Amino acid sequence: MSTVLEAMEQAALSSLAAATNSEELEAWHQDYLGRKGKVTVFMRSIGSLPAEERPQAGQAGNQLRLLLEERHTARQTEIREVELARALVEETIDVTLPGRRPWTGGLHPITLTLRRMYAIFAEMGFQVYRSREVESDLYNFELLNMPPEHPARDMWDTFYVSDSVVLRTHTSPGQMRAMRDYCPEPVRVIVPGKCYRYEQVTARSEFMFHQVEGLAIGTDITLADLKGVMATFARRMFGPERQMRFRASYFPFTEPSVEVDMDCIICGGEGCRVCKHTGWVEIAGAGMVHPTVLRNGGYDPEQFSGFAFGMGPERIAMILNDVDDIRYFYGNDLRFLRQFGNL
Ligand code: 2U9
Repeated sequence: MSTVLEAMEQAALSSLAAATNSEELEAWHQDYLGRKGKVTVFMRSIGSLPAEERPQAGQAGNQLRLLLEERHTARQTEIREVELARALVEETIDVTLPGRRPWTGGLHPITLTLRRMYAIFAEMGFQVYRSREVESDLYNFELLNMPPEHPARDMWDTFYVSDSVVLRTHTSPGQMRAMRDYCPEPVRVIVPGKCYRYEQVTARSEFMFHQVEGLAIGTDITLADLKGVMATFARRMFGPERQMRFRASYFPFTEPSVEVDMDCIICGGEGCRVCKHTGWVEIAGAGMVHPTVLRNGGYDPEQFSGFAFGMGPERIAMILNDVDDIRYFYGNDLRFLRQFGNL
């Protein structure tokens, strides 16, 4: 019996020495000490030995098991140390490498433009007044001096929600709401926001775009105030040397009405692609609030006067950043959007 165990011990110790990694070591443990391992099988066989041989065989078997467990533990420690040393070499990471900046997104160029506009108008005392994008025909047209069938309605191709509800074609109904809110107090607001027009999308027009319209109402407001506000805006937004000019125009809600031009920021008036060789670029429409509109807002036109203006932030952003197609702003092309510095 002891020769069987001696042979088993020799074989076990030499194959233990040959195990070089955790997997082989585990296989060795199964092979000798596992549930069906050689030592276990031997221990189970003791019951079939003659009674006088059992104590000695049991003792010898137990000694072998203890020896093998002990050697296994020692070998395991050695192998773990080797494996750890290898992992430390093979899996080193360079902690001095600079990190990768996570993607945080950024503000849209139109949002950036709007914020600059708010800041400039805030300096001149204009508050931001926000209003609804889904409007009634009454506020979008009628109260602004465009009764049903008025030919001026042709200026705006309209998305109708129902017979009397529209997506606002301009932010002007917001100014009407502001007038009715504040009347009879003086008013100085800008109304920014999205507007919608049922139009062919081209390089110059989108079906959704933004406006920033302004309104000032008081007892002694003149066209000169409008000129001052427009010039101050242009010089804050585009540079202190900007020159302005007003051209006569027509809007149903203002009388007189003007279009506001400034000298071209690219060529300074010499003539170039941006100003289409005129030396001037249009930045706003404006005028003195029509007496009918003042009355609809609750103000007596004999006592009150006011000016109003409207600008397109997309157009302003295009002039500022030399963008020649409005569709870039809503195309969601990150190659375009990232150029605005904060993406
Ligand atoms: C009320 C009274 C007066 C708003 C005005 C314009 C002229 C104008 C557009 C030009 C093209 C904006 O950039 S654009 O899309 N706007 O020309 N808007 S006067 O006048 C108002 C509005 C509301 C109660």
